[in-house]
Amino acid sequence: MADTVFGKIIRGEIPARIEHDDDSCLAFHDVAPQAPVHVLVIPKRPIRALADLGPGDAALVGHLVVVATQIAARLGLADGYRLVVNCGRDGGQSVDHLHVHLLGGRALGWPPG
Ligand code: DGP
Repeated sequence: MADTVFGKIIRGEIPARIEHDDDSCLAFHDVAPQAPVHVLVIPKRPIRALADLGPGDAALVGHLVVVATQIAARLGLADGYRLVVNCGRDGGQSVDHLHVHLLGGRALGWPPG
């Protein structure tokens, strides 16, 4: 898989505002926030997109989601929030390293564009 900006963040080569760091995932604030809270939760293993996941990745993906919910609670998103995973160009994915967006802190519109 080609290196991405998220690979550079994992390796500490470019700075990010880190919210969570463990053996398998990293969470940091999005550089272009679309809501008062906009955190990205990513696997440390380079997985390009949802479309590249296999059955063996189920625990990892579950971990990303659980970590996102823990961050949401810690950041006080008691009124709700949204988790989004964009996949591929039509899905709006611009960085080819799997990531879960955690968005909250305001009422979010539906449906997304
Ligand atoms: P997506 O469009 O789903 O691939 O989302 C990629 C997100 O990554 C987008 O919301 C902006 C964010 N992003 C891109 N480059 C950087 C960066 O260098 N640092 C941080 N913190 N976020 C970035």
